[in-house]
Amino acid sequence: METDHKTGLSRRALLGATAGGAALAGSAGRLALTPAALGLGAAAVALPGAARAAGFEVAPGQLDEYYGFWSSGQTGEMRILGIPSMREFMRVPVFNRCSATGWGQTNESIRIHQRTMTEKTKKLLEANGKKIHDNGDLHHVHMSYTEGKYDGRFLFMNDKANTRVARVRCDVMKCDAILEIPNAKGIHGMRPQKWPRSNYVFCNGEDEAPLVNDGSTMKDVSTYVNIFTAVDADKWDVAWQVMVSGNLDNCDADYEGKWAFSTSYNSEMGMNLADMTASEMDHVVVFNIAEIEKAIAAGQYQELNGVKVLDGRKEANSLFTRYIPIANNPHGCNMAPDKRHLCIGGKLSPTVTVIDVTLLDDVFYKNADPRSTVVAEPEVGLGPLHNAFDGKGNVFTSLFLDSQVVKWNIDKAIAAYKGEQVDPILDKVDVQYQPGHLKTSMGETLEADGKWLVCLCKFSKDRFLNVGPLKPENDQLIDISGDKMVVIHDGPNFAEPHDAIAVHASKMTNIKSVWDRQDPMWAETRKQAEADGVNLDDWQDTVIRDGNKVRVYMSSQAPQFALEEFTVKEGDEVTVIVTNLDDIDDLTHGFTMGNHGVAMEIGPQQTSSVTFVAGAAGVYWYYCQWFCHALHMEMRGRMFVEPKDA
Ligand code: K7E
Ligand code: CUA
Ligand code: CA
Repeated sequence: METDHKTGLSRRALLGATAGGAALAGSAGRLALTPAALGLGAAAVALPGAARAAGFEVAPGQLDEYYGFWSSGQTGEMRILGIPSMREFMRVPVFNRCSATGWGQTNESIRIHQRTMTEKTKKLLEANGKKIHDNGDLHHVHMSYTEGKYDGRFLFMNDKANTRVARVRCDVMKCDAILEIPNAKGIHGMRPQKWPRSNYVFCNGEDEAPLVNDGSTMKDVSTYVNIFTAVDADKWDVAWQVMVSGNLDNCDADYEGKWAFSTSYNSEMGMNLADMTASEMDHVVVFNIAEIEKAIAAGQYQELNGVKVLDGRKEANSLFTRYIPIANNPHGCNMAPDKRHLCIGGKLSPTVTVIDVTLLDDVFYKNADPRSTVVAEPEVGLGPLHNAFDGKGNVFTSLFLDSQVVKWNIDKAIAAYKGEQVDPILDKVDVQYQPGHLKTSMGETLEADGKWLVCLCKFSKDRFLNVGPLKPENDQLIDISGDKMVVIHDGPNFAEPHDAIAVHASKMTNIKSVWDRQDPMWAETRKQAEADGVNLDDWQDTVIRDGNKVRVYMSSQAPQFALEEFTVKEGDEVTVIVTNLDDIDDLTHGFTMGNHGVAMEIGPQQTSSVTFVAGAAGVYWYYCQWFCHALHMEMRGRMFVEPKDA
């Protein structure tokens, strides 16, 4: 905490006092602590709720209490922010192509992309002269769990655009696995299993398509299905799939390892807006994990594109699924840390539907009416999308149309549903504007702590300087530690942070500062080096010619590459393999090959490689593009490209 020595007040506390109004005239005059004297603009003084912000400032050099892992929607990357400072620390490329790190261009990253592509996609990409899809629509980020708590192993995320899911290793914060899901279309809702640990990642297929999608029945909607997928989180392969009735939007899992849940906004199987909103009710699908696993073990599945598929559609009347009717076009699906209550955002309906998951056994095994599991349906406001929890029995729901967050109490909502005269609504706060997801600190775990809420607003409108027709979104930080919610901070953010989680820093016990030389990320590169007789762990300055393929091995140590020059021929397929032998914290090198569209990151002790075709004859400079040393500018060398017939 930064403290003003004259007054003994922290800068933020002072801000709080000035924003409070009354204190402004008194203290400002006497101590000459005007906003201008403090170097603060008017906007800073007008911080809403600054009084409550007192004591929460994260001063320069101070560390945040929470890691925030953010999705980035159509940007396709994952981002790491600090909470409560809302400072952006890092961008982790996943489905996108990253100019700074070479993700999507280095051999190591292309291998990760390609490893689990379907044959169909490989052909499609080939036809377009591409090796990978270099875009994605990353909506949801979730961490792996052990017994309902974050375990700091992996982060999982979906790509709605190309029907993929990806895994990021929490030790190095790099993507190590991408999986294209066969049979399904458009993975949207995605959650790891919470109990006993994240053996599965559950993935919702949002878009309907023919089960055998080979063009033979494309216009016959009766052949369309939607697919729910369980991915084996360790093997990173599909464990099983279940066909369902209606499409799948958001999902969550319970805290006992028994169920997974998905909302559906298109039980109608409509192909246009009018048809998708035609019914009065859609539904939530409940998946019975034990029954599904039993059937898979007993071989009662059909195999399709190498995947075991079960039929959980309504007409199949299996024990794999049950359908709970919910007011039309629901959206968010959030399991409360009380282990009991599942909250479904109404979207078109101004309600949240609360399902008591302890009543689900009766629905599966005693034919109880699926609606009998609904224990509350509070009216919370217009456009309820997602729900978050404080671990004290309260729910925070984003109201898209009202541009508000509403805080309400589950027990009170249940009492009201039973007919008691209680109002479950505890508080409402305006947000700017049109909120989608909202996340509480640790709120998706048994350790929900009720301190912070991040509200991801889809529009920022007038909150920031105009940057043109495309505006940033606005992530607002809300203090939820008291009875009243207080908006603390506006955080502009680029397209399009759908979702986030807030993980206490103490959970990130695996995180490293320097790579392990034996890291599996470059295992295949290492194999090639061994075949070439090159020791990747020592000083390397070797050029291997193999027909028209040239492999250039060079280590790097600030501020030098082991090779000051190398020679190839026009049209050669050149692979440059760089090992960063520096093992100092924060000492990343880069390799950029001039005029070849090639650049990559080489972290301390990392090996990275990139392959390109040598251009027209001449001299090309390569250089290190990550600032590493006072002589960083001098960290460069020449590639001589000889004419083809020389
Ligand atoms: Cu999680 Cu935006 Cu994909 Cu709701 S979805 S807002
Ligand atoms: Cu090495 Cu800059
Ligand atoms: Ca509908």
